[in-house]
Amino acid sequence: MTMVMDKVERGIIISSLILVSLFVFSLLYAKNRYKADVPECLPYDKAYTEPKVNKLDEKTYQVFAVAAMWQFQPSEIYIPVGSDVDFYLTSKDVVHGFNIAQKNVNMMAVYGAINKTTVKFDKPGVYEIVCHEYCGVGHQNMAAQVIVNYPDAK
Ligand SMILES: [Cu+2]
Repeated sequence: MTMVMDKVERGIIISSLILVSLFVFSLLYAKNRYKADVPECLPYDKAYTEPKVNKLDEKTYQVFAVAAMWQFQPSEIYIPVGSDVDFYLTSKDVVHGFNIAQKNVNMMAVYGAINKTTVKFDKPGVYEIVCHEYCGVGHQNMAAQVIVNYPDAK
């Protein structure tokens, strides 16, 4: 069986292959020879990589939250009543949701990006944080708590 291909078609296919090879070659050449910075698909903002809670003063806190399959860190945040809390949020993998029950907070945790919101907790209690963006088989277990003067938190 003989393959029949139009000459013009073959010419176009061959020249586009040459062009693509040339492009890939130049990219690799530039990367190695001139140490060019080739961007990755997702830029990762390294503003913070570890979850933590910072106490700025008696009534002001920063929470650096990291969402990952399938948990939030830190998972328990203890603060005194009347505190203003800046939540910074990022993800280690896929997109997760960040919803604080009883508070009007609805954020997305996105890999490579940081979202921020500020919440005032003026009533004692336990505020549940849940993931409200389906993120895989463990999605329903993704939760954390903001514990405000409860039961006797300092
Ligand atoms: Cu989820």
